Amino acid sequence: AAPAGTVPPNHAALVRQAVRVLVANWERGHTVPSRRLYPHQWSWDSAFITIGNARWSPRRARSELLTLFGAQWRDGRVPHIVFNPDVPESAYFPGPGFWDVRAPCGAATSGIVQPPVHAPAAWRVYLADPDRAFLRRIYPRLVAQQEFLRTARRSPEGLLSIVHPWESGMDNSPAWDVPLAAVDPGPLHVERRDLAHVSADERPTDRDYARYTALALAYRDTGYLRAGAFAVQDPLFNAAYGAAEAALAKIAAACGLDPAPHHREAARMTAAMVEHLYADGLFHARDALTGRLLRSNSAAGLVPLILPDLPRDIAGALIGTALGRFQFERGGLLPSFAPGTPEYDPARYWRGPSWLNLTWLVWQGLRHRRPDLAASLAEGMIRAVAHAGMREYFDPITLEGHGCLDFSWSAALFLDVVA
Ligand code: 9WN
Repeated sequence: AAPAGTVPPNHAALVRQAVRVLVANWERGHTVPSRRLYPHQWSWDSAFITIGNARWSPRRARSELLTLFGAQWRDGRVPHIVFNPDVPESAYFPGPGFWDVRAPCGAATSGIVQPPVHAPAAWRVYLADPDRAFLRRIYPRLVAQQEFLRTARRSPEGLLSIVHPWESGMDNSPAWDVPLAAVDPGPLHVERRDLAHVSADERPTDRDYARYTALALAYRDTGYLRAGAFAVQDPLFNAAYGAAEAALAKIAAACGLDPAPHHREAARMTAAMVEHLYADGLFHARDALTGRLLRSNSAAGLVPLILPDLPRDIAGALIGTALGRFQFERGGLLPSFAPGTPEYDPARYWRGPSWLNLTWLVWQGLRHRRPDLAASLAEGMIRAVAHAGMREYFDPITLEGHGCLDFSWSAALFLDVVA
């Protein structure tokens, strides 16, 4: 491995390696995040994978999204996992038997969602290979995904709630410590199939898993209709929704449809977030059950930089926070939680390590605002992959690799920034 801090002059070998990872993880129309740890299709992973595949195989990129949206529910929800029928129940917990539900297409799925980052991915594929038939096919499905969130998850303040930490995509983020502590874990036996593949100190704890399981069971018991003891308005999730409306405006226009309703909806979301989630240079989650702001130092609070209409002064303050509290210029990557805080742990999952998807999202948000900082994030992503390979997450300072090997979105987003 190259020493931390060295950018190889020629990325060709790494590009080949990234494509090899995506090819090896390809599974009949879609890509698994990792062969052993995550052997099914995951929702937001597929969006990031689409972005990378658009660089070398737009056909695969389109298939990735169409396969995922093929398992969309009648109410518009896109499940966070679509299970592969050939993989045994014992390969992943919680598997299809636990969720006990099928999409109209017949596929077994989970009943929760993940951040709606798919519309910008669909637009990216179209830019790489303008295929209007694909846009026309995916557009109504993307609209239905947004409609589900508006109908099922929107509060009077205009913000969307997630009802499970898994819906944030940042499962054990310290941002959820307070609302999760209020969840009764019950007398459950905790199943940990993940620990067969990754060391326990790089994953959520058993206590977290007991609560994840209890929350999912309670939601399942309502037919996946009513939130239980956990409902929070996450800045990453809400920003993804707003950015999706901005992308849908472009897609609608390319399909000869009216983009104006999407522009209005994007602006409404930005305004609601600024009014209710912003404080002191960072966006925070809000507990939808108590109305309280859950102040934390999660990098999710920087992701609203992807909102095209974010007011300039707020974008400037977020950039100040990224450079200050998040110290992203030290290692070149964005830590998932601010270093120097008591909760920070550089190796444990979403409590500090750098993930390429978060870094990529903030990179997107900086490209037009601060191209110099965006370039340093892109370089950090390349350096991390050169140093440790396509790992799941990285120590933000030493760039040591953690989690599983050959992780699909690391390969995909590397391909996107290196191009
Ligand atoms: C639960 C697949 C997923 C990612 C999430 C990440 C992790 C699952 C798990 O893996 O979550 O959904 O088993 O820990 O937190 O962001 O989508 O890569």
